[in-house]
Amino acid sequence: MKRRIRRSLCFLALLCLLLCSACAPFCVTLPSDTADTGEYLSPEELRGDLVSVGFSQLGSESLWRRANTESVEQALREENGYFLLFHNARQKQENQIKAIRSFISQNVDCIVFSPITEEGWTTVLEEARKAEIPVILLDRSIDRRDEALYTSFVGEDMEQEGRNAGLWLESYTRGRGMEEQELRIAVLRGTRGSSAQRGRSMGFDRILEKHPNWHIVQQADGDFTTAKAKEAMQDILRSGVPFDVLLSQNDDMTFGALEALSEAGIPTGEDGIAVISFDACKQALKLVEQGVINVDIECNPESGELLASVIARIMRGEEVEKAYYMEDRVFTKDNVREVIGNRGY
Ligand code: GYE
Repeated sequence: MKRRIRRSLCFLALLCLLLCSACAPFCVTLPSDTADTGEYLSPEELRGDLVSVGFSQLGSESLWRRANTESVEQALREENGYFLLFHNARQKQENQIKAIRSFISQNVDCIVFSPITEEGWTTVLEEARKAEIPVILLDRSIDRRDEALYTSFVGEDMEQEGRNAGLWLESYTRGRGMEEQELRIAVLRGTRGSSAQRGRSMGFDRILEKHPNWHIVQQADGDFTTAKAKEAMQDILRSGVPFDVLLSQNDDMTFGALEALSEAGIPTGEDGIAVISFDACKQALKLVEQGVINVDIECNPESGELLASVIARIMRGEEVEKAYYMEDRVFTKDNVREVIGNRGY
């Protein structure tokens, strides 16, 4: 990294001269609708050298995850100035730790990883810091106490997503004149201890606390996968505890839960159990359009370009923010048509 920054400084003067005219055709500008407008590194900065990035993705458990991986691979292409070392941890923290250690020993310019859970990163991140390799967290974050051990975070605001779910439920019950009624909620949780699970739970709970008539009557783990969620929903149904609302912390789990519910002959959506889902993948948005899912809280996986721009800034020796967030929306039958056609994942 030091080597690269030195080189960047040497070429700073040249870069300034070239910036307005000559550089323009080479600079790849981010689309204007991205949360941030940075640039990739220009050929002048790179001087034929690629920025090596070690990326430990946590797995491929969901449609969201696959879209996120694709977005990173697209943005960190060689023609954009990056050399990507990709590693799939297959849902195991120990695999992520091993991958990060191997990136350190290869002396990459930057390490990116999506932490499967929040805890347990102190030692390996201290090793990265000693090696002076900047670390960027992608999508999921880590324990607050380890904040000094990474350079920046690029991802989504999970707590806000959870709050969005609660706010939607408030307006749904208000719209149906059900504000005073007892509301029984079943929750399908994503990977326990992940910032996605904790953030979404915490955000939703903030709204729930304001409604003494809202009760979480069932909670089960679905690990963000369809298969686990289907089993979990079958268990919930077997328990015989009735519920009015299903809060499922990602679309893939929602698909599994919907299968179990439909096999049991239980309707969902407008005329049945109200379903709240997260991610807003195309397949789920179609179910929103059909009225099977009531609302899908978006979690935008296309963070590759924003990530590339943050890496470029770090490589230039510029200051970066501690966190960069993607913009997330909320989709119901009323606005889902606007996005369904263009949804790439
Ligand atoms: O919602 C889910 C996934 O961390 C935001 O992880 C991510 C979550 C996403 O696999 O589908």
